[in-house]
Amino acid sequence: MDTKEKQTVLLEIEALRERLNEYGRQYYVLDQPTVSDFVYDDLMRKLIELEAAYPEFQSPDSPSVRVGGEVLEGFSQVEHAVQMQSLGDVFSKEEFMAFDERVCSALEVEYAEYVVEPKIDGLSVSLEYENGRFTRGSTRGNGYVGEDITANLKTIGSIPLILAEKLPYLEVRGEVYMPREAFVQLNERQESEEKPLFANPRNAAAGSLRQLDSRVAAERRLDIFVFNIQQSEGKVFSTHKETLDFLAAQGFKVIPSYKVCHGGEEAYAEIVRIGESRGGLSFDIDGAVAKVNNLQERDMLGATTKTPRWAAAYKFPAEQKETKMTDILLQVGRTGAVTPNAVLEPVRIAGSTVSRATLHNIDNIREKDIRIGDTVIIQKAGDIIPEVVEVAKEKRDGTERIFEMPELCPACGEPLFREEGEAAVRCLSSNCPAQQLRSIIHFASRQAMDIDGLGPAIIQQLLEEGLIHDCADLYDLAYEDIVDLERFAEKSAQNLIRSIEKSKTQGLDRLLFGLGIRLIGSRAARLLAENFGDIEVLMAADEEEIAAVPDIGGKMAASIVHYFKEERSLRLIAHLKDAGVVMTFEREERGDLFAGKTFVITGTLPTMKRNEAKALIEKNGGKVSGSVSKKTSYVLAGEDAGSKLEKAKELNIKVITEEELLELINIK
Ligand code: 0OX
Repeated sequence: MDTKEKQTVLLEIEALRERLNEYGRQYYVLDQPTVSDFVYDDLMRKLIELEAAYPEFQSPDSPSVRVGGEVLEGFSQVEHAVQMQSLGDVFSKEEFMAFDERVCSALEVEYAEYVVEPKIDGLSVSLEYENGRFTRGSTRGNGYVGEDITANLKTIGSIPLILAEKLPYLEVRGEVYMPREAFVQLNERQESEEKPLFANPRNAAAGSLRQLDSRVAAERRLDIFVFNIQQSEGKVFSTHKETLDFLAAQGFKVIPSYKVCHGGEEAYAEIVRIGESRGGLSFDIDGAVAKVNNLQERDMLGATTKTPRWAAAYKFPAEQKETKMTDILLQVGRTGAVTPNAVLEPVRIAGSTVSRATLHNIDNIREKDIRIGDTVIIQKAGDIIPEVVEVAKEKRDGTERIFEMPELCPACGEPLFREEGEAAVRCLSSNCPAQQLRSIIHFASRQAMDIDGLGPAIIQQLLEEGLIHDCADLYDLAYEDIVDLERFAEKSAQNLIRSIEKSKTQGLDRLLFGLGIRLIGSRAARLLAENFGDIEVLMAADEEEIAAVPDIGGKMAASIVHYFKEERSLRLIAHLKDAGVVMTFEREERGDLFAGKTFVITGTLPTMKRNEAKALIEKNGGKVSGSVSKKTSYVLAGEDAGSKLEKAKELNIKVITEEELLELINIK
């Protein structure tokens, strides 16, 4: 085939892509299809055939990627350059008005302007675009590090692969969700195929985004609403409303029915309106979000370690249902706290079927006079964990029984204790199997040491076999110990030993979280690791020194000091150390080669993605900016560099290639 004929094929491919992109936008983003599914599918089939016949014309942002196809071994990690913060919750008008008050007094204004949006009950993701092309999508993870789920996100029709305006770099944030109808249909299909059902649309969406085979994700009919610009190069905004309008113009499906409100009262009225409209929506929402509209004011307000001070999520009251409580069972947690749980006749509530609910503690049971056999009102606290709210006493028939807390631990038979001022009853035994199980599950969990293949059932099995007693024992396990066990084969035994070995280098932050020290969550663990660098230094620190770390409170500091005083903890740490578990925190080394230098990246680089080049420059102490000015030190230019290259020449700024950059850093 000669060049001319090839050129014709390329033109045909490009025309098909353009039409499919436009039809896709009309269907998925605007909800106004202009052609039938048949026409769309037929064009897609043609495009896929042509791309298969001419692989040289394949492209990562062709609409054909929507059908999926990439099968991964696992997800790689993505460090979020801008933290993906969570929202601070409020639960009443009073709490919301107190938030408004704080905003107004910090800004020294009479009233603030807010944008009020529905709060979608889905999963937060980040989408990155380079020169207008979708290059990477990731989960929120812990806010700092998420997982690369680009292939799955590409299957979501409402995520544009190419943007209208080709900014050098843009990172946006949105919520992926499964529409209610798609959820019902998915569960019907699961049922007919005798597969497990999903509890609610949120779980179904989460399960779909975690598929290693993107074809499965493509079948799941996920959708997204975008609501924030995390970073942008080449464009400045002054209000949130302006960013939402800009995002809509780029082809994103933007959070629906957002409204600019003047002052707290008007914002609250809009929150109430959104709450009332809740039942009629085609997707689940769990609240409404009020955000300060003016971006400069947002900067002034800043953020705490977890949440921005310029936004509040108003959580709608949980749905309540009545059912019968047939029994009370006790659960022993990781810290030995014994929690009574209600066994319920199954009932559907807030999108899932519930047959257990927490009763919190014995004081709560007494206070509400909850008896076995009672008809109870349950609700989902924060729409997640169901709890018993009250008893329908008028339904009693005299057969109900009063519950007594046992004196001995239901798991190990040792006496239970209750500390002064604490509601929880605890088992203090170091040999309690229930505590051992829960703490090892926590140690191996994804946010802690992330030991692949070590789930609750396997941990239970290893405990029962007497192979382990605590998390440090995991590192003494050998292939021969486990290969002959039930549930294991050669390959799975090898894999488990390998992933245990791999976890040794997770670093101090994950280790501290994994130890399960009371009050120390993953964020506090990271702050401690960053500040102390080495477990020895932390162990030698006193309460005052620990509490001096910003955002580590006095109670947390006391809990750490207490933990490291215990003989049991010291033995555990020593055992982990002997096993070769890394107990230091490796900060990413930042060179100073480019200190004080500002780079602008333009055009397509021959081998590196723009965010890779950016990371490399920053790693060496340089800054990357979106526009060329007299202050620019270097312009890193690739193919098809446009106006920025011209401006650089005009201002006599040094232009370098990717190769020259690598030479400067001495990589080549
Ligand atoms: C939602 C939602 C979530 C942006 C910066 C801090 C919080 N689930 O619908 N998050 C945000 O805002 C982020 N807005 C929303 N609408």
